[in-house]
Amino acid sequence: MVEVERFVDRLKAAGVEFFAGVPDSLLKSFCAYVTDTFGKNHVIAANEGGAVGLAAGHFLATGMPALVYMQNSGQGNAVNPLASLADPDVYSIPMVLLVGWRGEPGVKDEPQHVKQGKVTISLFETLGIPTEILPDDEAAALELTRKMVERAKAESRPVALVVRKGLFAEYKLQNKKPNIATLPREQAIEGVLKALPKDAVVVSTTGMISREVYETRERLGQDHSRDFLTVGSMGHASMIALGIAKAQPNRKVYCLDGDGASIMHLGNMAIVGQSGCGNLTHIVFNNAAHDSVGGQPTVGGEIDFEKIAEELGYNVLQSPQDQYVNPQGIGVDDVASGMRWLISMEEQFNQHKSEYSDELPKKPNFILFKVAKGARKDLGRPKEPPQVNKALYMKTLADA
Ligand SMILES: Cc1ncc(C[n+]2csc(CCOP(=O)(O)OP(=O)(O)O)c2C)c(N)n1
Repeated sequence: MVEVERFVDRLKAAGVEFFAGVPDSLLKSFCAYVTDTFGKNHVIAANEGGAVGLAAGHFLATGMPALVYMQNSGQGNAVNPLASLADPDVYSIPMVLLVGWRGEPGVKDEPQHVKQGKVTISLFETLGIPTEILPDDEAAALELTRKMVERAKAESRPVALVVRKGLFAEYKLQNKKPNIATLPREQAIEGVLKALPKDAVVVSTTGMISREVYETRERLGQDHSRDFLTVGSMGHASMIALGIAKAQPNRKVYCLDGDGASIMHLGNMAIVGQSGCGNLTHIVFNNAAHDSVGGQPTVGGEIDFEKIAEELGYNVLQSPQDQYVNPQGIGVDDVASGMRWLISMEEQFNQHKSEYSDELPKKPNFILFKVAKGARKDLGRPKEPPQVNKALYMKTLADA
């Protein structure tokens, strides 16, 4: 096992003083330590490609390599700037990639990590990026780290260090940001699901939001046929929802998204906003954190999602939270009645509109919930594999 403090000290001794990345549960201790100790020399990027860009900029300005950390799910986001910016065939920019290895062959993991886990090493090999798996022995891991940093500098290229589950000794985040709200996310989700019209379908995002959608349906004694649980492909739930909304303009589609996921591919919101799909409602549960992988902060606490959505062309609905005098005290039933009110207002508006025009509403809706970080300790995971989820969901969509 490796102490994160010693690992970071070794990087610093080798000249790596700037860290950027997207959090990962296998790198939780490392992310926490870096968050606590690095201040302005640490940036939690929107996505892994952005982190590679930050490392490139750091090198251009200082001549020193930076460290980019990510879960292996983020390799795809990083491939473009690794191949077309940092590669020795292009600008030849040194950096150290620290990659959490979910889905390592032989280690049981969730379905979304299986394929990525199989190709993690070979993907780097294909890119010509020297890659090493960090050994469990601390002294050996630190020595390998030193050597790899030296190699990145000597050959002016990215190198990768792959981290197995359980490598880093536990370090707990000290400087926790306060919650931006008290409403538990699972209660907000339950309130929303309770209020949705019968024929509406849901597309929910990666991580705990989809797990809570699944568990809520179980608790309510409902089946899972109306929920597409986007277990992987973080940041793309709104695009999946848009694909459905365009193909089935009379179907109400609800995208249940996270702040981290929406920020990861914020450009998707511009496309939804300008899509002309009035049958799509995009709901963001903002806890200002990457809760699913350890609660590391996002910029969700600083940006105004409703203003952004409005500027991008959404019809921003008054959040059920803001319909109450004391939004801090609300729970499932308040969220559900607030949502029902919004849905009935929308229906009345559409009916009224259709008396004057044949055109369907052109703007997608946007609803923001500010929620607390954290989830139930015993939160489960979907029991059926993704392909069973897909088949059930497609059956629902096939029924007019
Ligand atoms: C491309 C990619 N990078 C990183 C991850 C790891 N990951 C899974 S969930 C998650 C955080 C999601 O945060 P948010 O959307 O705010 O939802 P929350 O967990 O806070 O409910 C991260 C970083 C991933 N699955 N995919």
